[in-house]
Amino acid sequence: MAFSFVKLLASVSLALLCTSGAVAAPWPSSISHETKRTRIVGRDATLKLDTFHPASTFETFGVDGLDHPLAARGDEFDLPDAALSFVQTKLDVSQDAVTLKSSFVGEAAQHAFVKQQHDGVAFANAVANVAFNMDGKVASFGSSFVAPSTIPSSTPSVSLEDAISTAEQTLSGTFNSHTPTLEFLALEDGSAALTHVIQIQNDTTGDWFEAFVDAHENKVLSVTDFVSRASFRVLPIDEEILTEGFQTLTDPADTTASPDAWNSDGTTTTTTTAGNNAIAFKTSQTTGTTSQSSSGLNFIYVQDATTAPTTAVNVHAATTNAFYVVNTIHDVSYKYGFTESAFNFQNNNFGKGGSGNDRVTISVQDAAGTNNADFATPADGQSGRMRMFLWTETSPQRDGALENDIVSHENTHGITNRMTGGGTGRCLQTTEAGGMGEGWSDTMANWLEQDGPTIQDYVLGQYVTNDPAGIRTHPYSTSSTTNPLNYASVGTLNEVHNIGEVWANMLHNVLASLVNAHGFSSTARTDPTGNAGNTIFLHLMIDALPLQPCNPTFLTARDAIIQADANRFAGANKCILWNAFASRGLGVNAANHRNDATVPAGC
Ligand SMILES: *[C@@H]1O[C@H](CO)[C@@H](O)[C@H](O)[C@H]1NC(C)=O
Ligand SMILES: [Ca+2]
Ligand SMILES: [Zn+2]
Repeated sequence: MAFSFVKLLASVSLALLCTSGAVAAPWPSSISHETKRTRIVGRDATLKLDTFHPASTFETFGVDGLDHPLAARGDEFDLPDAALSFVQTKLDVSQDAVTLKSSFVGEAAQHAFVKQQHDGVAFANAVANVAFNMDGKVASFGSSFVAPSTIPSSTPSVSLEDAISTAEQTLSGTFNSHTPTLEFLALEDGSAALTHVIQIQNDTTGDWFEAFVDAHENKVLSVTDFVSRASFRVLPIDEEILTEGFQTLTDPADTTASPDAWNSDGTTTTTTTAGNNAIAFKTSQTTGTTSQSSSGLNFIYVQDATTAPTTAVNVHAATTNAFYVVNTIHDVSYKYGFTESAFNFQNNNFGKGGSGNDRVTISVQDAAGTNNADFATPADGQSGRMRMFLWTETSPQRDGALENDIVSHENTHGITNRMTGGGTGRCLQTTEAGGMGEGWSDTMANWLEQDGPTIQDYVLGQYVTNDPAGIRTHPYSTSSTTNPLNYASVGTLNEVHNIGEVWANMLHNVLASLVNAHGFSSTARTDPTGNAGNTIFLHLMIDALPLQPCNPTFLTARDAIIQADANRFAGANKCILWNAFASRGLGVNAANHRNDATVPAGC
């Protein structure tokens, strides 16, 4: 049986512009980038909330790794036991102060995520992660554990019902019935609060928060914002190019990553844009999820650019394209390590670990908005939510779901938010970490579109804007004339997409250096084996996500990539990586957003 999809070629893109987030406040000092994010929330955006995330430490132990305390016993390696004992010894805390959150075994490292706890109640924002190499030696350790000055009673004096009502009022939304939890929250003043953790959504604004409501004082102390926002600008497009961009693919599913292909969850087979990894539909996320039907499995709908996007054939084309891109990214990222046990998005996990029932729900032409798109990443086990809107700047209007860059960028938010910190969706929340989140999303779009051994400058929206400068402030480039952004730039930037450009440009240079050294594989999207530079790059980028600490910084994310190379390639690329990072100010002695070009001795 042939599955045919019409897709839009990756190289033909509409414009993608991530402009400002909701925040206009100035940030006083660089450290706030690393521990805070200021959010304006609530009805009419009237509440300014400084969310606090304890600074994380991060250590890496190279190719050799360290012994963990239980190694001396000579027992068989047990990932949770080894991780818990290492954290206790390393941080000098008792056994009842630590609890395992999640763990998984990857191809090149084994990961455990540990929470601080008190009286059996876990801290929401005090977490540690230990990675072991495949020999059972400690490869890296990240921690944001705290020593609170005061800890209140672990028995709430505010009822859950009252806390829900406070959260709904404060955040201007509705409790979504996801089971609330009771957790401690480390506060900036060094104390801790007991909180009811409650999910609040507002379908008009698209907000999806986890609210931390003080269970003794009944007020919202902090939020996790599951939504990665962006603004996208669509400029007039060349109809001819768009039409030529469509291509019919037959059986595009990768059956290693998607064993029952894209239209089955192993139990139910559909002839619609619904399957195990994603469901795409027109209308809103709340009013219905009726997927797109097809004639058999032939999803061949050629967009008619002369008519409104809401005409039937255009709805079909847009829904099909979004379904195609999300499934493709599922399969590519799966082969590089974003698997069931690593907290990916699937309904059926085929007994391979992780929580299921969380395929990506994609609303195309979502009625909730225009001129935008967003992606919400709640914890493993709740669906990722992608909302694509229509764009009103042109006539006829355009459809964001036909823009591969938008879909790739948004979908990658799901990968980075899930893989950092053990599947909680809580660990890219600071200004700096959120900025890197934007950078990884641009980088995935960049990686997918490079097609030869000379890494090209990458400009989002180049074809449609017909503007060599594109829609970011600079093209991603190995030339520091073309793109002068470097580590010190981060200290002058406050908006996550702008910070993301600095990170994406560094990663572009890392990619180019690896391809210069090792060549290019044109089959890297489907074949993760071999030693081509672009293959190595995507392994390191994805391997590093679970190594880095919760709310990483440029420094710790760099160290995680270098450790990922130690884990998978025995450090073969160490000097290539250091030289690439140092060329953009992220050398050995870089700190506090001050550039340094030093590389380790021998590089
Ligand atoms: C959602 O947010 C809008 C804008 O702030 C507000 O008018 C509306 O009442 C909110 N919905 C709920 C259910 O609170
Ligand atoms: Ca999952
Ligand atoms: Zn984004």
